[in-house]
Amino acid sequence: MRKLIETIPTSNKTLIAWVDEVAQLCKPDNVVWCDGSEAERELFTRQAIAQGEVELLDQKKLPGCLYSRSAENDVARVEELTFICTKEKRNAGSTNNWMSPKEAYQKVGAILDGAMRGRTMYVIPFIMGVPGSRFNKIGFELTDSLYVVLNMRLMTHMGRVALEELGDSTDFTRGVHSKADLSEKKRFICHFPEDNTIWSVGSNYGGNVLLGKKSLALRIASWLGNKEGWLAEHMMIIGIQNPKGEIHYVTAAFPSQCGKTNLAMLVPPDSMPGWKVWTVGDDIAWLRPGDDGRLWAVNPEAGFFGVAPGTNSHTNWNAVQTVRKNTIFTNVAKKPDGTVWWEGADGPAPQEALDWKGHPWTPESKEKAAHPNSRFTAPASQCPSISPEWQNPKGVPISAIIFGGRRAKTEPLVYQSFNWQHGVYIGATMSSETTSAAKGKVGVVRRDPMAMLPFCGYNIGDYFAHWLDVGKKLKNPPKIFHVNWFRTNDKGEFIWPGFGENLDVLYWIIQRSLGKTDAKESPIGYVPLPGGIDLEGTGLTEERFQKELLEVDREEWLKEAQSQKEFLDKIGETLPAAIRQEHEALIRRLTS
Ligand code: GTP
Ligand code: SPV
Ligand code: MN
Repeated sequence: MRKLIETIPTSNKTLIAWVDEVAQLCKPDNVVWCDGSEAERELFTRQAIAQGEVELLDQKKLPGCLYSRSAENDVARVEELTFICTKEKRNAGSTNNWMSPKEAYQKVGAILDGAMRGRTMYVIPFIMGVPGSRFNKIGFELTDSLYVVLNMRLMTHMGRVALEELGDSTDFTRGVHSKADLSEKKRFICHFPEDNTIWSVGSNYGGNVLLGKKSLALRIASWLGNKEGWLAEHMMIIGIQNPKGEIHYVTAAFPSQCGKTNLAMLVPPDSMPGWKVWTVGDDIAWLRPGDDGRLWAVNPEAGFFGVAPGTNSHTNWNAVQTVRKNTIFTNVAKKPDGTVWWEGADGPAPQEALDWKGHPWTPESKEKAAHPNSRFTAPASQCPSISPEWQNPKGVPISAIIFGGRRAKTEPLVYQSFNWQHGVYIGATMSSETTSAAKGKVGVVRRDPMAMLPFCGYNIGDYFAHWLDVGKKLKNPPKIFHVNWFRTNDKGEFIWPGFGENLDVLYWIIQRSLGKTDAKESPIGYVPLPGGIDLEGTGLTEERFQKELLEVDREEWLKEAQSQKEFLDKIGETLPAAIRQEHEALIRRLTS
């Protein structure tokens, strides 16, 4: 093990003092500053293998790839243990768990006290955003997990580059993470937006511990965005190129495991030759009003932390290509030949494998081989569809914002809001069936505003008000849409084929954004006219399409609107009047 680095690679006194203070608390045996070099990657990989944190996969078939199994109790985000710690409870709002900073520092501090004894504390400097861009945020994660270090290498611009960009500035996010003993009783993910600080303890699972991602780039960033006039969103970003070579950029906010990565890497169907989708980001977008009155989007991440199950050459060819090298696989199944497998992967199930818990598995086994929330971590630069613009410090101009979720009934395939304010209402009241991305019951419909329920770092009523404000600053705002790929028939099967065919819907969305096609007005928004969406290759007739995927059932929608109201009522006095007015307007349209 490398000893405490003799020369600390920065002269930033505030930074050095803080690292020292955390080391005093956590009491690691030594402290290592990460530089992000290739030599360091090799060293950390060897050490992580020696410590049993990761295993090497077959280096001929999967060069640079690692395998990891998490503790069985530590496979997803834990929303009930995630806190926003503001001085006033009001600023965390009705949708967040709140703890006072004093209580949180005490409670988590007691767990961190000595938690790194016998371990090394790694100092990870990282940039969220594009190096050199004035829209960056610089963060540090002090962690006792090499798995975290290796993942952060892929997910962020990490090491010397971040220290250089920080210089002597004191403006950085202070992240502390310790696995501690991985017990759920001592697991907390606490955010202190007033101190630009994150403390995460007792977990080693992605969203809880890769602090640049959900903790910084969404929770802390959304708080900063509210202060600074921009938005941090749970959105993928793509460029859609038509056969003439014109590219239109759109973002989509879907809750966890609801199709962002798949949409971000879409391969056009055979029925749309000459089209191309460019991936800018698959999970997070930072959105700012530009001088031109348009909304501009940057992907602050450098890698993908994507859902493995269901990923195959048909559903997501680009992801399959992306994870062929330099990828960390977590909680998938491991085959005897040193490669990996998951439910819904290419090819037949292996005759034998070790499942995500390390137990022998065969196709006859009752349990799944891969955990439903098993994931791959891969560099975005390896994605064949990565956009030439993905590292543009200005970002890309957005023509449409798409909200969506998993709803077996009620929500049609696609509709468009009447205007920005109505679009904000649609986002604010959207809902989805829960998935295995977070601990808890799967398949329960819940409101998940803008897909940010677990990620908004401040009062959700203030957040809606901020969305309304941003719209007012835009001379040329994106048009706002809602989609639902997940409507099912009586047998519980998806009616819409999804994946590549979703481009038919995106085409309509772009045409509508450009004002190039007419639509039908329904009580909930504009829906496609008959023939408005090309059904070639979908196996659906126009009649079935209209009836099973586009119909807006007034009775069902009155119930839906009532459930939306119950959610809005819980927000309390910070709910903007405009949102309430939109609700009343919806009821009027549904009953007229
Ligand atoms: P997070 O990383 O958790 O934020 O998720 P995500 O929104 O990026 O979800 P992802 O694209 O990984 O999709 C999750 C699941 O939805 C996978 O099992 C996909 O196979 C499935 N899925 C994605 N797109 C579609 C679609 O168009 N239709 C259907 N039926 N399933 C889809
Ligand atoms: C999500 O749950 O929305 C994810 C995965 O993108 S995690 O980073 O674990 O939160
Ligand atoms: Mn996500």
